[in-house]
Amino acid sequence: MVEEFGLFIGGHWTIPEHAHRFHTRSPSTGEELGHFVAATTADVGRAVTAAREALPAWRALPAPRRGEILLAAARIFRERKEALGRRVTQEMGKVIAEGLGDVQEAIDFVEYMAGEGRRMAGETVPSELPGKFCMTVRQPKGVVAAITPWNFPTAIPNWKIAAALIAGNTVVFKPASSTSLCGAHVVKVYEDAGLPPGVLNLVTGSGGVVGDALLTDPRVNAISFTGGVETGREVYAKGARGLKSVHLELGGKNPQIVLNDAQQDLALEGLLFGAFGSAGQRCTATSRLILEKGIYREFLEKLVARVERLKVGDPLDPSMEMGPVASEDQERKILGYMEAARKEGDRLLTGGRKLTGGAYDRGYFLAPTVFETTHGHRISKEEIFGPVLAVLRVDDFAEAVRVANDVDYGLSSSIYTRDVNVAYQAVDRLEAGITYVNAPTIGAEVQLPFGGIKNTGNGGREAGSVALEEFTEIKTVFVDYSGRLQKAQIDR
Ligand code: TXE
Repeated sequence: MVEEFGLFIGGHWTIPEHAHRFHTRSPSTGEELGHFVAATTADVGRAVTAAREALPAWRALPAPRRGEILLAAARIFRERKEALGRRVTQEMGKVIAEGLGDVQEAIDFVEYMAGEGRRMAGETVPSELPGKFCMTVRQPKGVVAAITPWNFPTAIPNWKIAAALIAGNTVVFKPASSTSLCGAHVVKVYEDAGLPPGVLNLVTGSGGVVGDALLTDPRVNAISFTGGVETGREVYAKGARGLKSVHLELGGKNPQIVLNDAQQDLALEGLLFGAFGSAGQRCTATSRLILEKGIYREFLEKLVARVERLKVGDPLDPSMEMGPVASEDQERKILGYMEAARKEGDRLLTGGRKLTGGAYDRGYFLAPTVFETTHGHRISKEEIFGPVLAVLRVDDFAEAVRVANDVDYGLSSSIYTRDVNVAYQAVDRLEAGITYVNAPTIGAEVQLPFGGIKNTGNGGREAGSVALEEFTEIKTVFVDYSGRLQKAQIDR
């Protein structure tokens, strides 16, 4: 079934006259899924106007009341989980269990943020003067632009939208064009939950036009962006010109270290999930296996045997473990990395090719791939964002940490060891926003901060209560109840 959506501006779905249209397609079958409007700069301007106009009433609504609307949205997401999960799988290609997981993460986060409506804590501290009360309160930033990628088409938009809304901001949301259908369904849920008109607006279309219009509109106060590093740099620079608050969540080159004393089967299962889940298209995907030499051969043999048994195919079929990659562009880029690996002399252990024949010919299916590489080669350093695992051999824990850290990214990291001292040393030393011990590099929980260091971002975190930092201004409040003029510093 092909669905059609207009833009959602000021509480109305509209298709502007003479609008250019685009569509999304399933990466596994090529079938058309949805038709959308390519918004113009003027359309974005109207969406920002709607968000501005809705701001005073929305920020005046007590945060617990805003939370009730979020809870209503979470309930609707729950009711629609099955249908929406299928849409995620159809439009983006991750297997159905992960499509449903995408929606579950949205539900978890929206519920969690609804609770923030009754917390949203500030500070109270003593005053240096008698009869004076000092505190901080959180206030919304204003109009927030949420610009999101295709790899988590319901979870990532909700990470931004729910956190922005609970804090009293209004939002203009631009999903990745290739997952506009999921983006539109997310917005529909909030509409059906009773969100007042203009509080959340949807503008579909290209990054170049729609994204740019959001970044340069002076009435947009904050930008929350997830995507690639190069786009992130551009977003940061453009936002900086307008002195906007810009939060960036970018890529990763996440290592899983497996030491000689690790529980090997556990490490292996974790690795398969981390490296090939969502066909490696997660910012936290395991893209490097750093193996200590004592178990190197033995572990690799088991790994290759297991990878060759992974079932790749129709992502709606629950018995499949990996679906297609998300688009032709993704396929081209990933095949390019396989080619680069061969040119640099990396040894292919399994995969390394496009899958062809039968139903494979209708989509972008790649074989799960493992290369033995050398630290410094391209696949050991650059984010591939596909089902390609680079294996590196190290002499000991110290070298494992050195290799793990010697990349431009710092999002997630993992170590498998039975030695608690070594595990904590890894927590100290791994340069990453997230470290897992005896668990894969993926598996974020919404009540904890998510984000990274180096080229992974610009210092902020999403999720957890700290997500509110991105979406609130701190106001410092002094209440002098002494009845006389008191001068800090000067009276002493
Ligand atoms: O991201 P883009 P894409 C990485 C991954 C992937 C690469 C490209 O390596 O292969 O990024 O993916 C909008 N001004 N990650 O093409 O281009 C765009 O329309 C404003 C890592 O999806 O960065 C989309 O809505 N906006 C990542 C969003 O930005 C612009 C997740 C992201 O697009 C814009 C996804 C512009 N000039 C990809 N250009 C992660 N770490 O999770 C594009 N956009």
